[in-house]
Amino acid sequence: MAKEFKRYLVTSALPYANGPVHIGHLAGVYIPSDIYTRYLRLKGCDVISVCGSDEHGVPITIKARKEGVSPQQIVDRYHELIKKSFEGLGMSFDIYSRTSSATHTQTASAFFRKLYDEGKFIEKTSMQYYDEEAQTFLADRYIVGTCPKCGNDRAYGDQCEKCGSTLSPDELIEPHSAVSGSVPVKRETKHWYLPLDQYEGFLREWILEGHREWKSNVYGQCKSWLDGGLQPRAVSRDLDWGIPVPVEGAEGKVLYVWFDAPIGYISATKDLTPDWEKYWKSEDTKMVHFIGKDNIVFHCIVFPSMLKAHGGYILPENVPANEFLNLEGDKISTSRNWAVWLHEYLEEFSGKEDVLRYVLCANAPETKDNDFTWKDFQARNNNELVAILGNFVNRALVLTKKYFAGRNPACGELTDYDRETIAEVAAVKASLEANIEHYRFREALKDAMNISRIGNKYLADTEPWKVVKTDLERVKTILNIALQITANTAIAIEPFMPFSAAKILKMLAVDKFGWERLGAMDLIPAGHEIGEPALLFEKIEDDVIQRQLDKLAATKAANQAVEAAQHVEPQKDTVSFDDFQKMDIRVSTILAAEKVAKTKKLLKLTVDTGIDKREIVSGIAEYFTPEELVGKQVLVLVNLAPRELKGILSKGMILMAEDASGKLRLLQPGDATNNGALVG
Ligand code: B3M
Ligand code: ZN
Repeated sequence: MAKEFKRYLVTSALPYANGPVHIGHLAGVYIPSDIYTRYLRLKGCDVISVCGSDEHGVPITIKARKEGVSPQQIVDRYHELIKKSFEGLGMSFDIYSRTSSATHTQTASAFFRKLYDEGKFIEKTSMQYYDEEAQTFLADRYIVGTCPKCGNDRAYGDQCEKCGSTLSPDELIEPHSAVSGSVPVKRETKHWYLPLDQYEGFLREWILEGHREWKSNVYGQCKSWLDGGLQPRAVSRDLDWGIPVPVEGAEGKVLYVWFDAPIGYISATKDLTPDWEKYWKSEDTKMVHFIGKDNIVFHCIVFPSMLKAHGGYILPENVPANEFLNLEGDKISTSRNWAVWLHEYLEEFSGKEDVLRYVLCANAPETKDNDFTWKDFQARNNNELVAILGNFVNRALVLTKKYFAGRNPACGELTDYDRETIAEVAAVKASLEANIEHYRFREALKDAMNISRIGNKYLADTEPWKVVKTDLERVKTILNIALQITANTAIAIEPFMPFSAAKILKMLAVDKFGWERLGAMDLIPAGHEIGEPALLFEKIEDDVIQRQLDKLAATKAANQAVEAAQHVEPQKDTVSFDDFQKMDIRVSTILAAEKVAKTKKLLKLTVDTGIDKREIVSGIAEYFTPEELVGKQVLVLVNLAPRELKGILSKGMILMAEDASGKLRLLQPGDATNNGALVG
């Protein structure tokens, strides 16, 4: 028997205020949490949904350093941007707070202090990298070196972004500081650790025994952490941005961001209501954490251990973490700008908020990583939202306008088919509820869409536009049922597409219904006058999609150029001076150039080397037209052994450099020089 709860506390991972929110965040965390919360509200449950910006931690300081501004400026900027864009998408948090708030500093400090006073931490000194030039300890992210696994020379002290390996700073080859560039030294520093190993027994029983119902990806990760054995985890850092460790002798130390951030859920609740304790301290509250898969360990292992150590707080009942969403086949990446940014979407697709909500839910990475593509976005809009949902609602309303002057006709006698249809609509409720309550939002969305599918089929089968010619009474019944189904659609889609639900209600000229009315066939009374029908969704044309694809292509090209520019071939083996002297390189002028017949790459060049006029065949036709070469002074290796190419004897080689994008460039003397001048 499932436990009955009196109220719900829904939390959504606090986004780092170091950049805007993208579709990966939305599909993984925020869309599911909003669906869940809206559903509970519609059911009339006592539910609050809390979120806010995560404003501490190294990601913020790195961004600030990159831009040459203060961390405060960064978090102010992104907090506002994120908050506004969430609102734009219809995210219905009861509060969107921030971890730089006074409430939070006070709450997190008190939390730490209680654990400290009760001896729940271990104090340990360890050797950590210190930048003597910048006079600062270095967070793992601030140490850069060569990855021992793949040789990437820009790997971070915590991770190599090239091969994806998790690293520790000690594993890096030739580590240096990202702050000053200097080689860091090891220095002793003291920190406080939460001895997670002491909570292993509790966690095993609570999760592995008590929460077998958790999603398999979440349960599996917890199990492997627990089976691997837990280690004490540092809960403080040497950093100048964050909540100061509230202990004597801890100058220059702040709470580790993953210690303070989850406490942010508590602070946000405090900021929302003086009644916050009823949500956090009563076993009658069901707490659910919505997060992405990279946050599982913090929400299932670390934070529960903190709550347990503190005492008096409830634990999450579920942590329905999603996997990752990719974009057009590639991993979403903030640093590589490979993302669809929410604030940009809202600008470019104004009025289409629900389309994004729909697509991200329909395609959510619930059980495995998934891919967002613009073609799929277009297809789902055109074939599902326009063709099914929009089409049904529009037909029901327009026909009522046309035949009955916009007044809902009274329902007459029902046929067997009517009864079947009504039963089908009524049956959706149970499935939809079970799916939402078990965090299967994709399936739930299919259920919600099913109502308009049923409605569409009903109209197609009953053909009121034909029957109207012979049997007006029958058409009354058909349209009455169609309008009831339309109202049902508005209830069912509200958690997923709140803007469209509101539009339907407006067109029906009725107030919002409670969830308990889902399945009812008396939602719109006979004689009720509906409002003006308007299109719910518009077709999205190819050019709109192409613009997005072009934007991504431009990003990809820019990234490739940057990556190539950062790649420099290692130095070759040394050669003796004598060996070098053997090469005879001369300043020469290209006198004529033409394509070599039947080849794509080859040009035949006639050059004046000062010694003679000779022919050289060069594989550069992809990079230069013959015209642009004629008259250019270049450098030619004139004593390269001649060789025959396509029947032409090539006597020498034009010197070139390959640039970052792979394009060849001519090497030219800086000033006009006489042909035959010796290079060396
Ligand atoms: N800011 C990490 C993230 O955005 C972190 C979540 C905090 S939830 C308490 O992935
Ligand atoms: Zn690597």
